[in-house]
Amino acid sequence: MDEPRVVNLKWSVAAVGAMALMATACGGSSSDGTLEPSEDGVLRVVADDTMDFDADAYRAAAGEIAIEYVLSGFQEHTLVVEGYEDELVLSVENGGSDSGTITLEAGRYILYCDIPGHREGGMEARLLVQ
Ligand SMILES: [Cu+2]
Repeated sequence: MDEPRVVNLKWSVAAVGAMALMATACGGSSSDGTLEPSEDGVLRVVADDTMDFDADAYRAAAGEIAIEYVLSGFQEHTLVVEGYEDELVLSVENGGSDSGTITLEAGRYILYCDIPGHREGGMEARLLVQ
């Protein structure tokens, strides 16, 4: 009965190796810039068809945050805040835009696209609320 355990161990080593590889690949991608809030106070997030946002991190002021989600492409994408998926879902396709508001306290949050496979493909960014 030892053999299944050996197989399982091999599987987890392979999984950890794959995850490390993915982390390395993601770490070097796109810009390292944090987008400051725009002058009108609207948090503007641009998505494109390479499954990426226009920044790896965004900033916003604590309280009611107005978010404008713009698509520079054609694929359908959504924007949600991790842990707050019930409060705000922005959805775009065919070069459109969507907007809404969400109230957040100061802290660190994760923005992502909840279409299956997109977050894993890179549609994830940090949101720093101050
Ligand atoms: Cu997406």
